[in-house]
Amino acid sequence: MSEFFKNIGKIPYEGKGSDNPLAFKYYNPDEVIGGKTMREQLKFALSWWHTMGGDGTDMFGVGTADKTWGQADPASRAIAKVDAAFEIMTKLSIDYFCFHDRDLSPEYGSLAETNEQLDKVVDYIAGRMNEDATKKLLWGTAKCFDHPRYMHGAGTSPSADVFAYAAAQIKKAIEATVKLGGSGYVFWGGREGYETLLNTDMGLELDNMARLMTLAKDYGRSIGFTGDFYVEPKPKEPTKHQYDFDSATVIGFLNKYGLQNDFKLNIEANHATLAQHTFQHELRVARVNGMFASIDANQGDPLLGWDTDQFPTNVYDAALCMYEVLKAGGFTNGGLNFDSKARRGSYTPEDIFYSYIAGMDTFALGLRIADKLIADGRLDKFVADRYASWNTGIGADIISGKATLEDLERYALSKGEVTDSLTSGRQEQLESIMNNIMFNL
Ligand code: XUL
Ligand code: CO
Repeated sequence: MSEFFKNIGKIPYEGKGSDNPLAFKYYNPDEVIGGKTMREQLKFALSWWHTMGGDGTDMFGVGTADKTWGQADPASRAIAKVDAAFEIMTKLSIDYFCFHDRDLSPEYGSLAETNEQLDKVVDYIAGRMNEDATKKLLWGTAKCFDHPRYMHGAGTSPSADVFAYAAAQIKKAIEATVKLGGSGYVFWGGREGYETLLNTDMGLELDNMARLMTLAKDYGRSIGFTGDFYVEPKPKEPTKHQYDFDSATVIGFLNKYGLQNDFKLNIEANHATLAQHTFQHELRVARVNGMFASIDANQGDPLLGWDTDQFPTNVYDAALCMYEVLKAGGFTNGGLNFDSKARRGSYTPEDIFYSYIAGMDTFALGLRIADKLIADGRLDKFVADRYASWNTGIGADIISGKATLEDLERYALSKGEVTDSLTSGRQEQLESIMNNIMFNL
């Protein structure tokens, strides 16, 4: 088996004083933070599509990076990609990976042939995993958005034939996920939405999306999939309006169709931005509804309105993200995958390593800060004090259901003006506590 990155060895942890660009400054895989090792807390995963296949092609130009892995023919390239991916994971101490079916192996002449070729790659990955038990599948998914047949959607296509084709593709992708012991299966519906309501039967499309998810869930359970199904919210791009708009919308959808016990959320940082929410907002909505599971870690560019999928370097956002993850009890089946790609101008093989080191160190810092925020306790105490009126008296009676509307009227009449019961929200003070903790690591 050939080595693809001969000039790069295993990336060591050298600590914050190091100036070695090929070393971690904050990610120390076996260091315990918040009761678990960093590798267990962060559960980093490599994404097959951007890392192994993304060559920098964009709307205005061809690829800049060579992602052929030395092979011209698609079947040999698919195998070489596996070897290169395992080398990257090993050198970066990444334990997990995730994929779209077509990133593992492309489409061939017919669905039968495509499936047959996919099986070969999945078997090869299974073999590599057998040799190295540290490598695990975080989640699999089906690419039901790139081929022309999916131009009007997959589960929400006006064509029942396209729905059936997508169902067949998803069935195969779930089988691959189960075969590789995956703990998650993702639905991201890039074309599940509409461009104009003038041509759209929204009610039927939403019912059909739920029908597809229900069929997938029932089949997955029938072949022994015990992990979580995920929906990954995104408001737009490529479609003008996507049905999985944000966490709140998806949770409403899952509850309406009775899917809430099998499905949870895979939250992506820049999808939150596109929905005009903060990353923390999306995570918090998922957490308080018991639906948080996994994360696609990237960031957008605040000056650009599209999904740039940049490697995350914003420590503030990463800290607030990891705060939500720790508050949710940490990852179980989910983890933190880099749905991120090096910029088009960062095109050399080493850039893959610099990008991952940047992203992993950012989240390592985020974890360290989040752990300190919780141990410090000032933020949590402030919030607990702010809501103290709900612990006793009329607040406790409202929560227990004892107080009627008449009781509340009597209470309000007897109290008079209640503005004095409020205290300052102290936003600036809390933001400075956050800075204090961030820079006192
Ligand atoms: C697209 C996106 C997808 C999903 C998997 O914006 O995030 O790559 O993560 O389908
Ligand atoms: Co994503």
